[in-house]
Amino acid sequence: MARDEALFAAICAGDRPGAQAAAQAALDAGASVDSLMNESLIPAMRHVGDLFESGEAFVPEMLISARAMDAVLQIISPLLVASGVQPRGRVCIGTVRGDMHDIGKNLVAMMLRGAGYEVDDLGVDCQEDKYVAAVEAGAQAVCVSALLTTTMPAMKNVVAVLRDKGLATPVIIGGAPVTQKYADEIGADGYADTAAGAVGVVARCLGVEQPE
Ligand code: B12
Repeated sequence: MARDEALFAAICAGDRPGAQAAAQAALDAGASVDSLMNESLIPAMRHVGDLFESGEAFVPEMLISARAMDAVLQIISPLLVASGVQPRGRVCIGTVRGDMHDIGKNLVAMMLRGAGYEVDDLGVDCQEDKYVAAVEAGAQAVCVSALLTTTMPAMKNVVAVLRDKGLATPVIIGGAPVTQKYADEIGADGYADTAAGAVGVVARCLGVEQPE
């Protein structure tokens, strides 16, 4: 399916009601959540980032676009959440220390819930001890998101702090600047570049069957 122009434009303009209305209209017309996400929502956020990078948009514009995106995610979220299924496992997810970006993290959390995992969302700007506490409370995998090249190094500390405590819990990382190479360098157990990919990596790390 092609990009939904009304939705794309509303996200770029930070028009919350417009974005919600466009998303609802697209869903009512039979669009899939996947296509809305991959053809319209994520490209719109990427476009806003490009405008910021070229000096044509500023932090407030990024913020209002992010809020419009969040408003749409509130509509999409219930459509993804699996009901009545036996939990596949328990994971925690947080945005790394110093980083306030949470849209990607929220998408990953949403997809994991949709795939039947219990997800402990630790929020943004997570100190390393938050992940440790989540593991001690039962999380079987730790997912860490970073959107800034300056905060990526703190992911290494998450792995190090867990290992120092003798915790072998798999750590899965992601976020726009993160790569498989970086994951290998810091000893993370998995990496994915999309929220859907995150579900597969978590399944592999936990040794559970891949969801359909
Ligand atoms: C929205 C936004 C903001 C909003 C965030 C609001 C929010 N609630 O998240 C606000 C305005 C707060 C913001 C602030 C800043 N931002 Co900003 N922001 C963005 C923007 C436009 C979109 C990010 C986004 O949501 N993308 C959409 C999501 C869906 O994509 P994603 O996060 O990559 O997630 C996907 C995958 O990566 C993956 N994934 C994500 N997490 C995880 C985790 C795991 C475990 C796995 C497996 C996968 C996975 O799955 C997701 C879905 O497919 C980007 C531009 C861009 N191109 O990314 C800039 C961008 C990230 N920001 C940038 C900058 C510079 C900043 C500021 C420093 C600006 C400033 N001068 O203050 C501050 C930093 C604040 C802080 N300390 O964190 C730069 C970073 C440059 C760099 N190389 O580090 C970017 C790239 C813009 C640019 N082109 O220059 N920002």
